[in-house]
Amino acid sequence: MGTSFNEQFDQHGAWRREFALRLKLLSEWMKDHELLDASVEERLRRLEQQMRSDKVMVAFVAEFSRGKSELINAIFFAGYKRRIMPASAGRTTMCPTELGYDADVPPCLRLLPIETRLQPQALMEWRMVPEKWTRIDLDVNDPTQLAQALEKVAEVRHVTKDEAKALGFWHDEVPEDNPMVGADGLVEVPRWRHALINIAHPLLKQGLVILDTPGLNAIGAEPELTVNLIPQAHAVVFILAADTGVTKSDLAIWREHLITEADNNESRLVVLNKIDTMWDTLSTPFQVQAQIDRQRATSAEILGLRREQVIPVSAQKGLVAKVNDDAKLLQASQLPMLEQALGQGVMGQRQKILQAAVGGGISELRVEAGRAIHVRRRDLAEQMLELKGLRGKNTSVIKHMRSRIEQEQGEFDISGARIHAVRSVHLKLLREVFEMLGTGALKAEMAQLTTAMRQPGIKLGVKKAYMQTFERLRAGLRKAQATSAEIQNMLGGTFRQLNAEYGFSLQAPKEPDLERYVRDLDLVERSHTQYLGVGNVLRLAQPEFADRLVRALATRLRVVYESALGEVELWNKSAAAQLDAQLRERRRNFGRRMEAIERIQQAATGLDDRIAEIGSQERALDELDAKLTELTDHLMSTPAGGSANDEAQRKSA
Ligand SMILES: Nc1nc2c(ncn2[C@@H]2O[C@H](COP(=O)(O)OP(=O)(O)O)[C@@H](O)[C@H]2O)c(=O)[nH]1
Ligand SMILES: [Mg+2]
Repeated sequence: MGTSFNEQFDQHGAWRREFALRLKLLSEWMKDHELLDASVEERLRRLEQQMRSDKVMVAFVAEFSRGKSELINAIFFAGYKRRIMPASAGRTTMCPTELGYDADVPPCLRLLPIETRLQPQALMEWRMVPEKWTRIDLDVNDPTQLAQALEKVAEVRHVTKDEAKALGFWHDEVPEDNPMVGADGLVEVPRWRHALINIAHPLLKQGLVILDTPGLNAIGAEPELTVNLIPQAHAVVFILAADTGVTKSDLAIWREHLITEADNNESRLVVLNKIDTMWDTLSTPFQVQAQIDRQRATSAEILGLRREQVIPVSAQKGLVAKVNDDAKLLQASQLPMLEQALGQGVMGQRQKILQAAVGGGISELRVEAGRAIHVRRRDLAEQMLELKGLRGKNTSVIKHMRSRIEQEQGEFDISGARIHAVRSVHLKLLREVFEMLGTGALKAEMAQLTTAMRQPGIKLGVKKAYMQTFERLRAGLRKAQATSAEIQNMLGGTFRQLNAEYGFSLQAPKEPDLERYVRDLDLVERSHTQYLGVGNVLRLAQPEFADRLVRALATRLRVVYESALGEVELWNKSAAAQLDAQLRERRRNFGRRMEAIERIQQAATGLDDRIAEIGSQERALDELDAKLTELTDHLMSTPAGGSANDEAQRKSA
């Protein structure tokens, strides 16, 4: 039996904690040995942040009443020994609900009123204003209170047709999707737009975020869910019910959310829930199984999947089995199989991605710190050569040497002005890149798109307007890439020149690869065009809807551009820090050489002492280098469950 999702997640958490601890040790050690320059420090900070804030989002997507909430209860909350998310007949989740943990906020449920849809802000923007949310404190030690509070996500309101229209739940153009009108002429809509649950559940504390979505109708016009939240989830679990098979609305949801051209199939799981409805005491277990298999095969065929890609379970029996510690029932529910698939597929992949990302950061860190060691080593070698040349020489030679060092130092100080000039050209070009990737450029693009969408009769041209926007954005990124290449060229040239003139060992840091962000844009574009392609274009008749869609797009793009900018900044920092470090080391070097000459002038024996001293400094540098390799190696190859604690103890011992 493999590891379940929960166990895998625990291991992932342990690995992250261990990594963070080792990173801290490395940073302290580097500080002690003066290897922390501005760019190394920045890199460490980012790695630490990346590790600490890494979130894994699992989204449960399906038509209502397929058992999403029950499945969440069974997989994650069975430990509370009762149902936590409302999942009984007639009490279903009406708004998208995110479960996660934020240590800065007390355990609570936050609810965003549905009326916020009448305002233009995107969901992402509402997150920044917690006071606009209704907050209910949660008592995590009281599962009854917890479950009661969470029932809020099932609340509804009754509004007139016009209000429903304004809120995005009623569309004259697509009457078949409209909710039923009651005898009183009112329409039922969700009371809340979005819910955030903050509890210190062990898995959530380690960065798991669960997204529970309501069915198609309850989502209404919430484009952000479709174009941002779900596409960004690390895993999407799509749920069918064995007793209904694949219905028309299941298929609509499948098309809207689950079909991706990306090849990360492992992050999509299809569950055939409620297999217990097929358990039948009059049939033999063999017959029951055959029937489940048939349903599985049919569902797979309709969705265009292989049979094995559809996992049959009973969420309800799984929950009951866990609550009652009933191993036989748990086995029959087949829930452990789903948990295993989640664990291996999702967590395994997530860990690999994170490991690769931090591995890259660590290896660049090592190169940068290694360079500083190399500079010191070369300075020592030069001093050694100089001092050995003084052996057996008289005082006038020594005096001459002294004035030579003074002269060199004078020349070097003058060169400072030239280095300054190089830097200002570099900065000028860099500002151009910053501008291309800045918020101003993005805002202008979004304003243009909004204007296009407001054109009467745009409906048919919407996809084209999107396409053109994305074309321009991609062109902008490529232009930024070209300017970066120019900067890189220039840096390389000046660095080579400085290396030749002053014996520096400057090396232009690797320029940022913006092509990665072009790919991100492709993904964002795809989720938008897919969304618009499945009938949502009709909703654009409402200008507020079009505005909201563009704002949702803007919030997602901002994230992409911010990380691109961050990379450019780091690149610049790394180049500047190298130059600073070499200048600083060189000045120190003059100081050390001068000091050595003075000592030798005062005492004839000083020379051999000094040579021996440099020898021992060289050996110390070798040790430093070896230790750097050792510490960074550890960070690049940390298997889960290692022993960072032993190391911490060894260090403090
Ligand atoms: N028989 C059976 N009923 C289930 C199962 N899972 C969920 N249900 C029921 O189906 C209904 C809808 O479940 P819920 O989790 O609220 O669905 P959601 O709307 O997708 O979140 C509830 O009455 C559940 O008790 C299952 O595995 N077997
Ligand atoms: Mg639900």
